[in-house]
Amino acid sequence: MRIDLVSLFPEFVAQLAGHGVVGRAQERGLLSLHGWNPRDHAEGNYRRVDDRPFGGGPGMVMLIDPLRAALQAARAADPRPVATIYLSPQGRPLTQAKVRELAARERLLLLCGRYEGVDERLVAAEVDEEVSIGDYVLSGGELAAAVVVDAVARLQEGALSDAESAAQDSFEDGLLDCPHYTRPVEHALGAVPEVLLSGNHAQIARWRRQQALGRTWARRPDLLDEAGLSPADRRLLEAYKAETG
Ligand code: 9WO
Repeated sequence: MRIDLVSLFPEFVAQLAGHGVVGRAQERGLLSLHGWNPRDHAEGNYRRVDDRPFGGGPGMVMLIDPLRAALQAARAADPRPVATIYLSPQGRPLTQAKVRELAARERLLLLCGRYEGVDERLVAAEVDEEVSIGDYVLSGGELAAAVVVDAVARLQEGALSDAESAAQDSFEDGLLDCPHYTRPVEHALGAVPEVLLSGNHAQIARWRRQQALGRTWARRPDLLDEAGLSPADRRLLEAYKAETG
């Protein structure tokens, strides 16, 4: 997969590329990242990329032309078609289902805004999808783009170790994770739940499933509605509720 980013801070792309799963995916040739700076496509001595907003108000708006030229250069760098995605708080929420959809594509072109945003005419003409990673405002789209790149890189075949893949699978069912424990068994902060020491793998799997269901019910009931619980899951959850009150 190839991901192009249009950003005033393309060094930020290099940051991402060097570490962890994204770095490994790149080393293995599963993913390539390319940064494009609209300033390199700006005219004049000052290479302006922004200007004051019509209608007044604080801050600056990104100019159409440098962004458009950077997007066009990015598209032309590879013959395969590409969807242009603008990261903004006005976008559709990013979910794991959306991540799976994006990860299956051959290319992505991520547009990162700065200041108060980009001229709306550029969004209308050049952007296919607007995506939000959550209901908060950042200083720019770059961190949101990093989230998309990381989530999508993990899903490239061969990017994860076996252990990481297993952990991924456990989230794919739409529930929150169960709690985890390691040594020591007895600690001033408490003991490890007995069942995890029992060696009874069926019972351990049942307990973990019940914890995942219970925590999702307590913390994110919205996810539970979508999870499609089996009758056995419902019984486990009822037992959890009865225990916790
Ligand atoms: C800044 C600002 C300052 C004064 C008055 C209004 C204002 N709005 C903004 C603003 O929304 N700036 C954005 C910064 C413009 C687009 C790029 N930026 C951004 C993207 N911030 N947060 C995101 C983002 C992207 C995806 N998911 C969550 C947040």
